Amino acid sequence: MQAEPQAFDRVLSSMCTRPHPAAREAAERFLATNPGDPGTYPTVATLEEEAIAHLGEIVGLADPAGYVASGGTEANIQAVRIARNQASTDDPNVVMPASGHFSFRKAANVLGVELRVVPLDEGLRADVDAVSQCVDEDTALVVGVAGSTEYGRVDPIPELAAAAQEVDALFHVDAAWGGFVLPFTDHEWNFEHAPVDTMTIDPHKMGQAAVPAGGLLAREEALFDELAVDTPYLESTSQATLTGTRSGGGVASAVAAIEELWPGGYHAQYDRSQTNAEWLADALTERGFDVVDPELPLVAASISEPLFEALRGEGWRISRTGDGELRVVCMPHVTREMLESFVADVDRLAARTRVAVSSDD
Ligand code: 0PR
Repeated sequence: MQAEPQAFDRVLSSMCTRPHPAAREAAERFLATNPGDPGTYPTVATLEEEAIAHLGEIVGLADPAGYVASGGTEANIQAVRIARNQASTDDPNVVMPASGHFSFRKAANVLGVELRVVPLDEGLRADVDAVSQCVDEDTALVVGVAGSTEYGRVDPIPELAAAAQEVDALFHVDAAWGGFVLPFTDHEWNFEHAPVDTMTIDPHKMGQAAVPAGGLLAREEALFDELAVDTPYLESTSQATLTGTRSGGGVASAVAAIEELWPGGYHAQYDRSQTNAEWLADALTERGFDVVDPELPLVAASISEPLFEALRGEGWRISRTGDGELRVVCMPHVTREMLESFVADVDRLAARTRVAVSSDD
C-alpha cells in the first residue's frame, strides 16, 4: 500500500488536525492495546485513568468519572443513554438547541427518545426561555453547547442548567470542540460554573491527540452504573462503554498530548487560533462579506455559491453551515500563511466569479 494521507495545508473546515508529535508517537506505541479489556491491558487502563484525571482538571472537576470514547458522537450518545436509563418516565425526551451536533439525532434514533430542538436567540446561542418552555416532566436531558460546530458559540450554561434542574432532568454540555480553548476565555461553561452532570470534550479535536480520542466525563461515577453491562468472561466484571474493543492508541495519544500541552501549549495555541480567526474575519469584512463575529476560533461568512465552488476547485477543503455560509475552523494546523493565501484566492476568484455572474445576466 503506497497511499499517503492528504496534507493539511488546504484543510480549513475540519475539526481534525495534525496530532502533536508526542501524541502521534504515543498512538503508534499503544496501537495494539485494548482499554476495553483492562484485565489484559493494565498499562493502557492506567493511562486512561490519567487521561480522565487530566480532562477533569481542564473542565473544573476534582474527582471526574469518565472514559476515552471513539469521539464526540459516542460521548453524546452515551450521555443521552445515561439520562434515558435513569429517567423515571416511559416517554423520555431530550431538549437541545438548534445548534446541537447531529450526533444527538443519532442518539435519539438509536435510543428511542424524542428529540426536541429549540430555536436559537439572535446571537446564535440557545434561547433559555424557549428551552424552559420546552422542558416538561418527561425531559430526561437538557443539552447545552460550549463551542458550536457551525459558529463556535457558547450557550448560557448556568441558565440552561437551572432550566434542567426545574424539571429534575440531567444536564449535558457538549464541549467536544470548545473544551480545549474555553479554559483560556471568560466563558462560564464547565463543572465549576454550573451543576453540569455530563460533558463531552474531545482530545482529538483542539486537544491535538490522534483520532480516535473523544472524552465523556460525569460528575458522579454512579451515572455510569446506568450503562454498565456484565462481562462474564473478562477479568473486569462490567463495561460501561458503547464500543467493546477500543483504541489504546487514542487513549495514550490523549495523555501524551495533554501532558505536553496543558496548560501553556494549549493557551498559546488558543491565542494563535483566535488571532487568526479575528484576522480572517476582518479581512473578509473589509472585502464586503457578511461575517459572523468569531467568539471562538471559528469564522463563518456569507459568500456566493460560485465563489465557494471556485475555492473548492483550487483545492481548499471548505464546508458550509446549514445556512450556506463558508465555515473556517482555525485549528492548530491553520496558519496565518494559509489564511493569507486563502484570502488572495478569494480576491482573485471573487473578481472572476463576479465577471462570470454578471455576464450571465
Ligand atoms: N459535538 C460537537 C460540538 C462537534 O462539533 C462534533 C463534531 C461532535 C460532537 C461529534 O464528534 P465526532 O465527529 O468526534 O464524533 N464536529 C465536526 C463536524 O461535524 C466533525 C468533523 C471533524 C467533521 C472533522 C469533518 C471533519 O473533517 O464538523
